[in-house]
Amino acid sequence: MSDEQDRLFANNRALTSGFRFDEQVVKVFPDMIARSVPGYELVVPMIGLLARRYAQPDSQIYDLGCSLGAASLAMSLAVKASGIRIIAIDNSEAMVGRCKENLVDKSGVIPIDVRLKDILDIEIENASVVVLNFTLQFLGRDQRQSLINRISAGMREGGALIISEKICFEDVQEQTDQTTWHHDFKRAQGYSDLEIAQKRNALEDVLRPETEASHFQRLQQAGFPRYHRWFQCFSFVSYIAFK
Ligand code: GEK
Repeated sequence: MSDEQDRLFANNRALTSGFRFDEQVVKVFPDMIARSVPGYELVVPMIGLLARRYAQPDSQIYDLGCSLGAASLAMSLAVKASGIRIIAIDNSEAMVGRCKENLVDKSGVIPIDVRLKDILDIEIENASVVVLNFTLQFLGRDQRQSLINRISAGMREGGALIISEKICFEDVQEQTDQTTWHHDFKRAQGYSDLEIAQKRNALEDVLRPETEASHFQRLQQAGFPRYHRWFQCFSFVSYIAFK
Protein backbone atom coordinates (compact mmCIF):
# COMPACT_ATOMS: atom_id res chain seq x y z
CA MET A 1 0.00 0.00 0.00
CA SER A 2 1.08 3.61 -0.54
CA ASP A 3 2.65 5.18 2.51
CA GLU A 4 2.34 8.74 1.19
CA GLN A 5 1.31 11.18 3.92
CA ASP A 6 -2.06 12.90 3.77
CA ARG A 7 -1.48 16.66 3.34
CA LEU A 8 -4.54 17.18 1.09
CA PHE A 9 -6.20 19.69 3.37
CA ALA A 10 -3.07 21.58 4.37
CA ASN A 11 -3.90 24.36 1.88
CA ASN A 12 -7.18 25.73 0.54
CA ARG A 13 -8.16 22.76 -1.67
CA ALA A 14 -11.24 21.94 0.34
CA LEU A 15 -12.70 25.41 0.04
CA THR A 16 -13.21 25.00 -3.67
CA SER A 17 -14.03 21.30 -4.02
CA GLY A 18 -16.05 18.77 -2.04
CA PHE A 19 -14.57 15.45 -0.99
CA ARG A 20 -14.20 12.80 -3.69
CA PHE A 21 -12.50 9.42 -3.71
CA ASP A 22 -10.24 10.46 -6.58
CA GLU A 23 -6.63 9.71 -7.50
CA GLN A 24 -5.28 12.27 -5.00
CA VAL A 25 -7.22 10.69 -2.12
CA VAL A 26 -6.29 7.17 -3.19
CA LYS A 27 -2.56 8.01 -3.01
CA VAL A 28 -2.78 8.98 0.65
CA PHE A 29 -5.76 6.81 1.67
CA PRO A 30 -4.09 4.36 4.10
CA ASP A 31 -2.46 7.25 5.97
CA MET A 32 -5.62 9.38 5.82
CA ILE A 33 -8.00 6.79 7.21
CA ALA A 34 -5.62 5.60 9.94
CA ARG A 35 -5.03 9.19 11.15
CA SER A 36 -8.67 10.28 10.81
CA VAL A 37 -10.71 7.33 12.07
CA PRO A 38 -9.78 6.40 15.64
CA GLY A 39 -9.80 2.62 15.91
CA TYR A 40 -9.70 1.87 12.17
CA GLU A 41 -6.48 -0.10 12.52
CA LEU A 42 -8.08 -2.30 15.19
CA VAL A 43 -11.45 -2.68 13.48
CA VAL A 44 -9.96 -4.10 10.26
CA PRO A 45 -8.26 -7.19 11.75
CA MET A 46 -11.26 -7.75 14.06
CA ILE A 47 -13.48 -7.90 10.96
CA GLY A 48 -11.20 -10.72 9.86
CA LEU A 49 -11.84 -12.55 13.14
CA LEU A 50 -15.60 -11.97 13.01
CA ALA A 51 -15.71 -13.20 9.43
CA ARG A 52 -13.78 -16.30 10.46
CA ARG A 53 -16.52 -17.07 12.99
CA TYR A 54 -19.56 -16.37 10.79
CA ALA A 55 -18.46 -17.33 7.26
CA GLN A 56 -20.37 -20.44 6.18
CA PRO A 57 -18.96 -23.07 3.79
CA ASP A 58 -19.86 -22.55 0.13
CA SER A 59 -21.09 -18.99 0.59
CA GLN A 60 -20.02 -15.49 -0.40
CA ILE A 61 -18.55 -12.62 1.60
CA TYR A 62 -19.22 -9.08 0.42
CA ASP A 63 -17.00 -6.08 1.20
CA LEU A 64 -19.11 -3.09 0.12
CA GLY A 65 -17.15 0.14 -0.40
CA CYS A 66 -13.90 -1.82 -0.19
CA SER A 67 -11.52 1.11 -0.97
CA LEU A 68 -8.04 -0.45 -1.09
CA GLY A 69 -9.26 -3.81 0.15
CA ALA A 70 -8.09 -3.72 3.77
CA ALA A 71 -11.13 -5.58 5.17
CA SER A 72 -11.17 -8.05 2.27
CA LEU A 73 -7.52 -8.83 2.84
CA ALA A 74 -8.05 -9.31 6.59
CA MET A 75 -10.95 -11.70 5.86
CA SER A 76 -9.07 -13.54 3.13
CA LEU A 77 -6.25 -14.26 5.57
CA ALA A 78 -8.50 -15.12 8.53
CA VAL A 79 -11.43 -17.16 7.18
CA LYS A 80 -11.03 -20.94 7.34
CA ALA A 81 -14.34 -22.17 5.87
CA SER A 82 -14.14 -23.87 2.47
CA GLY A 83 -15.76 -22.80 -0.79
CA ILE A 84 -15.74 -19.08 0.04
CA ARG A 85 -15.36 -16.20 -2.37
CA ILE A 86 -14.94 -12.56 -1.32
CA ILE A 87 -16.60 -9.98 -3.56
CA ALA A 88 -15.09 -6.54 -2.98
CA ILE A 89 -16.96 -3.62 -4.54
CA ASP A 90 -16.27 0.10 -4.86
CA ASN A 91 -17.55 2.74 -7.27
CA SER A 92 -14.33 4.77 -7.36
CA GLU A 93 -12.29 3.82 -10.40
CA ALA A 94 -9.11 5.09 -8.74
CA MET A 95 -9.76 2.98 -5.62
CA VAL A 96 -10.56 -0.18 -7.55
CA GLY A 97 -7.47 0.16 -9.75
CA ARG A 98 -5.19 0.55 -6.73
CA CYS A 99 -7.06 -2.14 -4.78
CA LYS A 100 -6.40 -4.70 -7.51
CA GLU A 101 -2.69 -3.79 -7.52
CA ASN A 102 -2.54 -4.02 -3.72
CA LEU A 103 -4.09 -7.44 -3.53
CA VAL A 104 -1.86 -9.14 -6.10
CA ASP A 105 0.06 -11.89 -4.27
CA LYS A 106 -1.23 -10.73 -0.90
CA SER A 107 -4.56 -12.41 -0.28
CA GLY A 108 -4.86 -15.74 1.50
CA VAL A 109 -6.31 -18.89 0.00
CA ILE A 110 -9.71 -17.23 -0.35
CA PRO A 111 -10.04 -15.47 -3.69
CA ILE A 112 -11.01 -11.79 -3.76
CA ASP A 113 -13.01 -10.65 -6.75
CA VAL A 114 -12.67 -6.83 -6.97
CA ARG A 115 -15.44 -5.07 -8.92
CA LEU A 116 -16.00 -1.48 -10.02
CA LYS A 117 -19.70 -0.99 -9.27
CA ASP A 118 -22.15 1.11 -7.31
CA ILE A 119 -23.28 -0.88 -4.27
CA LEU A 120 -26.78 0.47 -4.88
CA ASP A 121 -26.95 -1.55 -8.11
CA ILE A 122 -25.61 -4.94 -7.05
CA GLU A 123 -27.25 -8.26 -6.27
CA ILE A 124 -26.42 -9.87 -2.94
CA GLU A 125 -26.62 -13.65 -3.17
CA ASN A 126 -25.77 -16.55 -0.88
CA ALA A 127 -24.00 -14.22 1.57
CA SER A 128 -22.85 -15.35 5.00
CA VAL A 129 -20.85 -12.20 5.83
CA VAL A 130 -21.42 -8.69 4.51
CA VAL A 131 -19.17 -5.79 5.49
CA LEU A 132 -19.92 -2.08 5.21
CA ASN A 133 -16.78 -0.70 6.85
CA PHE A 134 -17.35 3.07 6.95
CA THR A 135 -19.31 3.06 3.68
CA LEU A 136 -23.02 3.42 4.52
CA GLN A 137 -22.34 6.93 5.84
CA PHE A 138 -21.55 8.08 2.28
CA LEU A 139 -24.90 7.02 0.80
CA GLY A 140 -27.94 9.27 0.69
CA ARG A 141 -30.07 8.71 3.80
CA ASP A 142 -33.02 7.70 1.62
CA GLN A 143 -30.94 4.98 -0.08
CA ARG A 144 -29.80 3.19 3.06
CA GLN A 145 -32.90 1.20 4.00
CA SER A 146 -33.29 -0.42 0.59
CA LEU A 147 -29.61 -1.45 0.56
CA ILE A 148 -29.89 -3.05 4.03
CA ASN A 149 -33.13 -4.75 2.92
CA ARG A 150 -31.38 -6.23 -0.11
CA ILE A 151 -28.46 -7.40 2.02
CA SER A 152 -30.92 -9.05 4.40
CA ALA A 153 -32.75 -10.74 1.51
CA GLY A 154 -29.49 -12.12 0.06
CA MET A 155 -28.14 -13.39 3.36
CA ARG A 156 -28.22 -16.90 4.77
CA GLU A 157 -29.73 -17.71 8.15
CA GLY A 158 -27.06 -17.14 10.79
CA GLY A 159 -25.15 -14.74 8.51
CA ALA A 160 -23.56 -11.57 9.89
CA LEU A 161 -23.67 -7.99 8.67
CA ILE A 162 -20.90 -5.74 9.98
CA ILE A 163 -21.52 -2.00 9.73
CA SER A 164 -18.88 0.48 10.86
CA GLU A 165 -19.90 4.13 10.90
CA LYS A 166 -19.26 7.56 12.26
CA ILE A 167 -22.41 8.28 14.26
CA CYS A 168 -23.98 11.40 15.73
CA PHE A 169 -25.58 11.88 19.14
CA GLU A 170 -28.99 13.14 20.24
CA ASP A 171 -27.56 14.71 23.38
CA VAL A 172 -26.10 18.09 22.42
CA GLN A 173 -23.40 18.00 25.09
CA GLU A 174 -22.32 14.50 24.10
CA GLN A 175 -22.12 15.57 20.45
CA THR A 176 -19.89 18.50 21.44
CA ASP A 177 -17.67 16.28 23.61
CA GLN A 178 -17.36 13.56 20.96
CA THR A 179 -16.40 16.13 18.29
CA THR A 180 -13.81 17.65 20.62
CA TRP A 181 -12.27 14.25 21.35
CA HIS A 182 -12.16 13.32 17.67
CA HIS A 183 -10.40 16.58 16.86
CA ASP A 184 -7.96 15.98 19.73
CA PHE A 185 -7.23 12.58 18.15
CA LYS A 186 -6.59 14.20 14.76
CA ARG A 187 -4.31 16.83 16.32
CA ALA A 188 -2.38 14.07 18.08
CA GLN A 189 -1.98 12.42 14.65
CA GLY A 190 -0.28 15.58 13.37
CA TYR A 191 -3.17 17.30 11.59
CA SER A 192 -3.26 21.10 11.97
CA ASP A 193 -6.39 23.01 12.96
CA LEU A 194 -6.61 24.25 9.35
CA GLU A 195 -6.50 20.71 7.98
CA ILE A 196 -9.16 19.56 10.46
CA ALA A 197 -11.45 22.47 9.57
CA GLN A 198 -11.00 22.07 5.81
CA LYS A 199 -11.64 18.34 5.85
CA ARG A 200 -14.72 18.92 7.96
CA ASN A 201 -16.04 21.41 5.39
CA ALA A 202 -15.27 19.07 2.50
CA LEU A 203 -17.15 16.20 4.14
CA GLU A 204 -20.12 18.35 5.18
CA ASP A 205 -22.59 17.09 2.56
CA VAL A 206 -20.72 13.89 1.71
CA LEU A 207 -20.50 11.99 5.00
CA ARG A 208 -23.86 12.07 6.76
CA PRO A 209 -23.79 10.38 10.16
CA GLU A 210 -26.91 9.08 11.87
CA THR A 211 -27.75 8.21 15.46
CA GLU A 212 -27.43 4.70 16.82
CA ALA A 213 -31.23 4.58 17.21
CA SER A 214 -31.62 5.18 13.45
CA HIS A 215 -29.17 2.38 12.63
CA PHE A 216 -30.91 -0.06 14.98
CA GLN A 217 -34.36 0.83 13.67
CA ARG A 218 -33.19 0.22 10.07
CA LEU A 219 -31.71 -3.17 11.01
CA GLN A 220 -34.94 -4.20 12.74
CA GLN A 221 -36.99 -3.13 9.75
CA ALA A 222 -34.75 -5.07 7.37
CA GLY A 223 -35.24 -8.30 9.31
CA PHE A 224 -32.15 -8.45 11.50
CA PRO A 225 -33.66 -9.40 14.87
CA ARG A 226 -30.38 -9.28 16.81
CA TYR A 227 -27.59 -6.70 16.68
CA HIS A 228 -24.84 -5.33 18.92
CA ARG A 229 -22.34 -2.51 19.02
CA TRP A 230 -19.05 -4.44 19.28
CA PHE A 231 -16.69 -1.47 18.93
CA GLN A 232 -16.64 2.23 19.78
CA CYS A 233 -13.94 4.86 19.87
CA PHE A 234 -15.47 8.33 20.23
CA SER A 235 -18.04 8.74 17.44
CA PHE A 236 -16.70 5.79 15.42
CA VAL A 237 -18.58 2.57 16.02
CA SER A 238 -19.02 -0.85 14.54
CA TYR A 239 -22.17 -2.96 14.75
CA ILE A 240 -22.82 -6.59 14.00
CA ALA A 241 -26.30 -7.76 13.02
CA PHE A 242 -27.44 -11.37 12.64
CA LYS A 243 -29.90 -12.81 10.17
C1 GEK B 1 -11.84 -0.03 4.36
N1 GEK B 1 -14.16 -0.15 3.64
O1 GEK B 1 -10.68 0.40 4.23
N2 GEK B 1 -20.86 2.28 -4.22
C2 GEK B 1 -19.63 1.73 -4.04
N3 GEK B 1 -18.69 2.28 -3.26
C3 GEK B 1 -18.98 3.44 -2.64
C4 GEK B 1 -20.24 4.06 -2.77
C5 GEK B 1 -21.21 3.44 -3.60
N4 GEK B 1 -22.42 3.96 -3.78
N5 GEK B 1 -20.24 5.20 -2.03
C6 GEK B 1 -19.02 5.29 -1.46
N6 GEK B 1 -18.26 4.24 -1.83
C7 GEK B 1 -12.90 0.58 3.49
C8 GEK B 1 -13.06 2.05 3.79
S1 GEK B 1 -14.06 4.38 2.68
C9 GEK B 1 -14.32 5.15 4.20
C10 GEK B 1 -14.26 2.67 3.13
C11 GEK B 1 -13.71 6.50 4.34
C12 GEK B 1 -16.88 3.93 -1.43
C13 GEK B 1 -15.89 5.06 -1.69
O2 GEK B 1 -15.46 5.09 -3.04
C14 GEK B 1 -14.78 4.71 -0.70
O3 GEK B 1 -13.78 3.94 -1.28
C15 GEK B 1 -15.51 3.94 0.40
O4 GEK B 1 -16.84 3.75 -0.04
C16 GEK B 1 -15.53 4.62 1.76
O5 GEK B 1 -12.15 -0.93 5.17
O6 GEK B 1 -13.03 7.00 3.44
O7 GEK B 1 -13.94 7.10 5.47
